[in-house]
Amino acid sequence: MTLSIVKFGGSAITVKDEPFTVRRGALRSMCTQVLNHVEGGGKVVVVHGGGSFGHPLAMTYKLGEGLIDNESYVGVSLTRLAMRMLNEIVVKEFVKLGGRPFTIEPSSSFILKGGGLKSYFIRSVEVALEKGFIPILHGDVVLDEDQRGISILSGDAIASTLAMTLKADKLIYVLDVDGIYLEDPKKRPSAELIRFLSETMLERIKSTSNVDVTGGVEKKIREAFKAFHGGVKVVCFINWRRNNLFKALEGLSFKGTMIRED
Ligand code: IP8
Repeated sequence: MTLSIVKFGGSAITVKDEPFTVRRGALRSMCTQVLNHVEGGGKVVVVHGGGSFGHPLAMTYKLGEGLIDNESYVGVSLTRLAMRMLNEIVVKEFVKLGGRPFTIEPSSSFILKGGGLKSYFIRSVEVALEKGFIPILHGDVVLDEDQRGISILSGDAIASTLAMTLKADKLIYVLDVDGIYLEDPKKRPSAELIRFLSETMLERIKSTSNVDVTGGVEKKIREAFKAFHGGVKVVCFINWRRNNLFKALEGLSFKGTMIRED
């Protein structure tokens, strides 16, 4: 039986430049593919990003800088509420499709220090899996022991941490494009999809991120390599279309970017 950590990218499940807008069809498709795999005996933990729910608020209240004034406290509450709203939508979709989701709040299970992970409690993820649930986590605002008081913990970092700690077989990042490209495929349609990504290629990838408080694609790739070096054998970036997520989960051939050794 395999254990897979699947990150539903914020831009895959929401319309990134339209606040509070979910891509219903995409979300349904991703949940369905996860459930089809789970029905066959696979274990899955889902982590979702913030997309147009968490990021615009975190940006407005400058939460990337920590608790800087009274308004920051308002921003923390509003951003956390937005993430819970999105989480509720994801959970409801799983329930509608007959799944057994179980949300585990990162804000109460992870503590950071200076933006880096200090301690975390993920026994609840293990027990939820043992009891037949699909644990669901998400990028969140979490407490930070440093002077900054709070930090944004990305779903990408949660996903790689879970993959390493739970010794997962696979870590799959689901994106709104087919994988990692040398240039932004939305700006340059002829951009080349990288099928196998090794560390020496990293400097050739041009930055594509401008709306993410957590660092966009570069941070995602760093987290992916962290997990790969931490022992996760299959780490990949894919799109959900054409049943691609199910194929990646099942070990069938899929279109996307695989991390590999230099
Ligand atoms: O979209 C960020 O999670 P991500 C969550 O996985 C917030 O980076 C609160 C903006």
